[in-house]
Amino acid sequence: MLQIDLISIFPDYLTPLKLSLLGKAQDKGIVSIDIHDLREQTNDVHHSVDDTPYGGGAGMVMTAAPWGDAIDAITNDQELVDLIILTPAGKKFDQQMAADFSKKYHLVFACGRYEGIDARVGEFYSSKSNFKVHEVSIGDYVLGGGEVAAMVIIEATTRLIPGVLGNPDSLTEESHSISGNNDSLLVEYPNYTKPSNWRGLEVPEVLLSGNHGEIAKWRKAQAERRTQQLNKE
Ligand code: 6GU
Repeated sequence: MLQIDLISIFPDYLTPLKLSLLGKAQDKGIVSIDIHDLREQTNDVHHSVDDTPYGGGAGMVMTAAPWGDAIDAITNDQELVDLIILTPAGKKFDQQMAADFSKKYHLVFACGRYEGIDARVGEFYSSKSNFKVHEVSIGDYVLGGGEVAAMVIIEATTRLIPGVLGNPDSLTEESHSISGNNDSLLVEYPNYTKPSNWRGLEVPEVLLSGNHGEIAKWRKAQAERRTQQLNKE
């Protein structure tokens, strides 16, 4: 069972994690997802979670104390924890990272906002022997906060866990599945379904031929052509 905890000042933003395939996986006991409000770790009347940056500059920085208290409250020293800090300055998320995360026991997602979280939070947990800290970004653009990025990572990660997907064969056939021999990524061939003629557009003849050898050859060539096209754009 994979335990996933998320910490955010906008816990309602993360409610889609209860729906669909992930909702079913939680009902089946394959994953457990718990969402925590960072502000529950504050004591002052304003429940403040940020302050001005040392050294000056624009924006606000999230203070370390509520983050440390929130992380301590959902972990213990006897377990292995992978702490994922969402930041546009992190390592770029990819399919290999999803495969690695899908084999973990306990993932904790720290969804920062504003100009990010005080750097000592990552530093503190990095020094603990049972923690591994990952600073992760989902791409080269800036979001308002880590919540959507965390959902992207959780969706890509949990669907790789046996029993989460209805049809496990779709894992090996899809776009960006990591091929068996090495880490080369091949995007998927184009797919078609009935009718064979739609608005005058015909499905490629070979797919109607019933010749499985020719179909496999055509699909491989299409996947290679598309991958090449993408990589030169
Ligand atoms: Cl993880 N956070 C924010 N705020 N922006 C991002 C991101 C994360 N990944 C890409 N852009």
